[in-house]
Amino acid sequence: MPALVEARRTRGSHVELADMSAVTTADLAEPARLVPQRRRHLRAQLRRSRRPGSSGATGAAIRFADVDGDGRDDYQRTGADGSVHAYTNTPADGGNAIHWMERLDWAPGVWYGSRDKLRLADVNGDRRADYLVVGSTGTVHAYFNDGGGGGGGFTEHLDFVRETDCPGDKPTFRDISEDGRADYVVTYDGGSMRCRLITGGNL
Ligand SMILES: [Ca+2]
Ligand SMILES: [Ca+2]
Ligand SMILES: [Ca+2]
Repeated sequence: MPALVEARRTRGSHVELADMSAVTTADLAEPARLVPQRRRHLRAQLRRSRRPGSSGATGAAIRFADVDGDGRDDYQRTGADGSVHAYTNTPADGGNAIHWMERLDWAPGVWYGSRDKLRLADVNGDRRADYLVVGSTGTVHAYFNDGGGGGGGFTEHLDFVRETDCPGDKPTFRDISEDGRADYVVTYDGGSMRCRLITGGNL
């Protein structure tokens, strides 16, 4: 090392050789015995910071709904055709991190569907968000979530809500009556709201 420094100096570099022999691990800001714990902490931070399916996905494609009924909202990446890839939100590392379990093709979509028509809400009260397609006249075709693609599939209920007098882009689904089943809620431009309680639907 001294020879290398001397060679650089003769070529005009402003370098000096520093003697580090007096420096020990006791001079480190953080004792060496804490390093493994620090690494685990950093790994946990990295896991927390990861988000599933973010590559190429736009905000309009992202939904959040509890598709496995564990009480934790899951992440969905939707296609323009109404297909859904789901990432279930499961606790990890003693609850300090989230593990996203990928469920590609959780819902393949239907031939008459699209992202704009798609709603995800639990309308039968089993805590799992169901796949709903809202038509241009307010009709709702429901696909009860029995576990989704690769895990139980869906049960089709066409005309679960029959035609209403509101355009298809208005209905949303929220549990207004607190019975565990999402209700049919329409919000008008002026802010007024109209709600149809879903008490079982047309099965
Ligand atoms: Ca969940
Ligand atoms: Ca459900
Ligand atoms: Ca309800």
